[in-house]
Amino acid sequence: MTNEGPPSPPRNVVFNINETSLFLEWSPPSDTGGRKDLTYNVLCKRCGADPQECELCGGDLRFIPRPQGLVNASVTVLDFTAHANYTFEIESLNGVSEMSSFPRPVTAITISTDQGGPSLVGVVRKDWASQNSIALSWQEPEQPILPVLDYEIKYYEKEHEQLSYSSTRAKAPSVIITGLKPSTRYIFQVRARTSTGYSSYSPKFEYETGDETSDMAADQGQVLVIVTAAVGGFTLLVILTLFFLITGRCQWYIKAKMKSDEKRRTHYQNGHIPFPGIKTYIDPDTYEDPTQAVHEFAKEIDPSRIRIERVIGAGEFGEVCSGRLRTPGKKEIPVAIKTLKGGYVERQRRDFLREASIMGQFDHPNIIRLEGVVTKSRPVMIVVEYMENGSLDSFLRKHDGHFTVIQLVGMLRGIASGMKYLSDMGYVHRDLAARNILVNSNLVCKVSDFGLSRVLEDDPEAAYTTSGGKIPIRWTAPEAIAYRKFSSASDAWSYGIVMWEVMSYGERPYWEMSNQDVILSIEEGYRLPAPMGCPVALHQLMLHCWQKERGHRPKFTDIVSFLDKLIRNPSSLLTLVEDIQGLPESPGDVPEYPLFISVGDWLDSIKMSQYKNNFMAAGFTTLDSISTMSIEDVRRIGVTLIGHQRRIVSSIQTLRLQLLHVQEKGFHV
Ligand code: ACK
Repeated sequence: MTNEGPPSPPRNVVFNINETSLFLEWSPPSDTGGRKDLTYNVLCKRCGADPQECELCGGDLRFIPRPQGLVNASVTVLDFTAHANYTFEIESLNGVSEMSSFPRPVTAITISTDQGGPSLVGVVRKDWASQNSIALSWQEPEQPILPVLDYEIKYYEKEHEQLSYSSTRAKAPSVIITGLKPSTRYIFQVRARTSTGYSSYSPKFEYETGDETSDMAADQGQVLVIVTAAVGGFTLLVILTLFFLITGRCQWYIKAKMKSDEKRRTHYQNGHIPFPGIKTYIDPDTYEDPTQAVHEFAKEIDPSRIRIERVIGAGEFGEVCSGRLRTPGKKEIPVAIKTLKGGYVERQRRDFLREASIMGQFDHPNIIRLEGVVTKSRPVMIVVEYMENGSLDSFLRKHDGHFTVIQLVGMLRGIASGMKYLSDMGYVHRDLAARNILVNSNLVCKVSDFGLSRVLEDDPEAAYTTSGGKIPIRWTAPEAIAYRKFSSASDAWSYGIVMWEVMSYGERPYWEMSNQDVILSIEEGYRLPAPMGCPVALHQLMLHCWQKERGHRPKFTDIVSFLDKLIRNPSSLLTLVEDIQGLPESPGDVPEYPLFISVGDWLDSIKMSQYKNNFMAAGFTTLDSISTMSIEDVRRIGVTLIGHQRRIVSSIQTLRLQLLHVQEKGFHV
């Protein structure tokens, strides 16, 4: 005989809507049906004036973490349309709901997204197309209630509609989209954004890129449109037109304009406004001819100056070797040589050399230095400074426990300094991880592995996401996973993960949790505990880097100055919670720790539930008592594996911090 039954519906649904997301939250049902396996489903409908005439929302809406089987009483909805009404029906379920013959009671809420956004973008015109690029323009919305902040242009290959899409932004009502495939049909849609959110997308427009032989100057009428827009003066227009018609320089002009437009677009895309006098990064993909980019940023080396000594590893494109580089009048220097293996196609050559075009723009002691390239003979090579200790992750694993905290902080300081330089240049790395940092014989750490999307294609850690990109989930900020919002703030999140990798001597972030579990845990507020022996101040910095709101994360300049202070004042690395109230000049509150309710919850969260009985049998039945345990206690209750001891002890440190935090704030667990 059992009293179990289906739960009552959820209560008190509230919502919060901002620019791009709609957050729904509710209270658990008053009656859980006598069971603990409570979950929620959220169903979205769009209803007309007659409530009987509802239809299900299309697949365009995205639910984070998902629409069904929610464990927490909240969900985030993305990609909704402005000026629309959505009705969300939320139901509670438990293991016996399926058996109930009654219609399931739901709690419904209707939300209007009519936030005063701009009206629709209408016709999107193609101005011109080349093999790899298409230029589009459209009319600005007439009399928008609020000024348009920018436009989002979504595009995808017509043939692969269901697989993925890319998007980019433009400040003005025109854009040049690069990196497209030749002779391929693409679908484009544009929407505008104001301070209150997005408009709905424009209708779909289909345009095709040119073929391998296409000439950008073929469409003379469109050339004139661009010239008019760019120059703006009639007289100049006439002169230029005559000049172009006589000399056939149109192609040159468009390329030059495209280059300068696209350079500008790249900076804005990164949210980076270039300051006069400060060098900014130029995306090599904005060059029609990638070889030109390589030669602009990298020196061509005569291969007779290179002596290859041995193979030290394998890269995506070919072997990585060590060797020597001779430069007339200078001392021979040790170098690493990346080679492009034979039989490559043009695209591989371009992808391979893209890294050199990026690296060649940087000049900083914590960024790997490019010596030059060999492109005029075979094999094609990229020559960089030699880093005796190889990649940081394997180096730390090899030397587990060998360094002082100050040495580790020194390494972290170097990485932060390199990242500060990159973010000042307007470059977003997207794949910052210990495996992509190299270490030299003086323990100097340098950021390496450049190449934007290609880096992610090569990275064995990168996994495909629903938004179509390939992303190293464990290192990536939630907004970059959810909607590819990569920025220096998402690099700061990755930097926090690198800090954790360093302080745990190369431990894998989130251990063997699956990528999906990592995404869900982060969404639920879980953050990596401090590694064993990690000063609280450093864990606090990591937690700052992992703030959900990207605007609250510290800037790299804050991180560098914070680490500098720690290095100048090593005793701060021994201090505990009361000394860690915030970073200098870093915005945002000290983040709260997730609160665990029971010992079981806590062990589950660190994937160590197999030891639950050991804790119970030894009398450690409350989180309070566990927070007092030492490493000897952990060993004594039967945790014999070093990796497990390490994980449990580091989590106990966090637990201690959490309990202290709770006491300070007056919360009750
Ligand atoms: O961990 P590792 O020894 O360091 O193995 C990898 C391998 O090549 C494949 O990437 C090593 N490697 C890459 N670049 C350099 C470099 N500039 N100096 C020394 N080793 C390098 C890397």
